[in-house]
Amino acid sequence: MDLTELRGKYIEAVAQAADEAALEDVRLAALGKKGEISLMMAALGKMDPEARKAAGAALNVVKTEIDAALRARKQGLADAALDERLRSEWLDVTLPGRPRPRGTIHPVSQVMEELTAIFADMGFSVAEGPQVESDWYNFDALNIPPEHPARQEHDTFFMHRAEGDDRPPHVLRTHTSPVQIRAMMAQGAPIRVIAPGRVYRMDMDQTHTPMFHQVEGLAIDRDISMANLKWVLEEFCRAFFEVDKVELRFRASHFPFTEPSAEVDIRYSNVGGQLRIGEGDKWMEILGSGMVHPKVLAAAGVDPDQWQGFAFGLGIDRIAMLKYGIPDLRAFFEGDLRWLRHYGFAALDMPDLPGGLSR
Ligand code: 2NM
Repeated sequence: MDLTELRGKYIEAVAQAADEAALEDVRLAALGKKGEISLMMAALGKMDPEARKAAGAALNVVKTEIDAALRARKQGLADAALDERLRSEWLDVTLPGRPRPRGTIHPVSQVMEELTAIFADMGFSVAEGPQVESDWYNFDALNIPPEHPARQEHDTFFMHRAEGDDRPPHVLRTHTSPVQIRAMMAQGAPIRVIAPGRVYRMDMDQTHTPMFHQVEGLAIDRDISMANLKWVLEEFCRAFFEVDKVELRFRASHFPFTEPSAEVDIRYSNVGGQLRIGEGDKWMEILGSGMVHPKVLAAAGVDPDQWQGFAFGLGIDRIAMLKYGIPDLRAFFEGDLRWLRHYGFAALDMPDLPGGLSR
């Protein structure tokens, strides 16, 4: 066969190949093991040496040309495919993003922010402390002696000491009072602080979880009385429950760390399952309080002959349930996404007094 014709046939076939598969067919037909050019190469062996030399050189030229054409066409097809992808898959990275936040603020976090805003408005700052406490801060400093029932195994989580270490074990704090002790020791009197945070007690049923949240308040000055306590608590309840009128009732009680001590009830009504704070003829216990015991002041380095003040404590989870109509305490800590989306708050809805706490 005329080599010029052979060359023309394959160069044309290469040009006509529409895609990589067609191009591969052309390559196999020309240069594959059984390809036309390969077979002609093999046939050279049967020629006499003189003729083989000339024919071989000529055939090699054609082979090289076809090979080059194949490679060029292959690259061309690949470039075209890339151009097409770039045309169809373009993305305008200068377009503004579309933020769609999926997370929510837990009711406990929301209520902590609300509490903080209300008490900050009354001059209280926020104190925090460790959740693993020494028994001195958690008990002794609060006038809870070793034989007191609250120190028995069933209430308190004890940490482990190393083998042979006979010092009393640390505990998971059972209230945030140790934070108030630390605050008094660090800054002395006068002082106004609240201590919100996690606390731990070995208790688990319909209405108790082994970890829950508490806020305690403390105000120490020269002449602070139960009357100041009552006003602060009423003012707090009015702001927190967002009602014009609240009524509180003090009932004599006993805590080791306060004297006198009072449990505080709030007036409410239940209209078809809907609780209304501040009206009706029912009373619900919402917090414990009292005048800080002189022994507690002394333990915290505050002179009880010069200073006195009130303290109170309430459960954050419970007042969150009350305010936002959440029925089941245990669901608070299960991390169920459907629950969180239902009861959670928008991330940017930070409570503040001018804005109205819960808008
Ligand atoms: C309560 C009830 C009464 C309280 C006492 C103190 C401290 F550390 F100042 F002595 N903090 N909180 C207190 C008083 C807590 O919870 C039901």
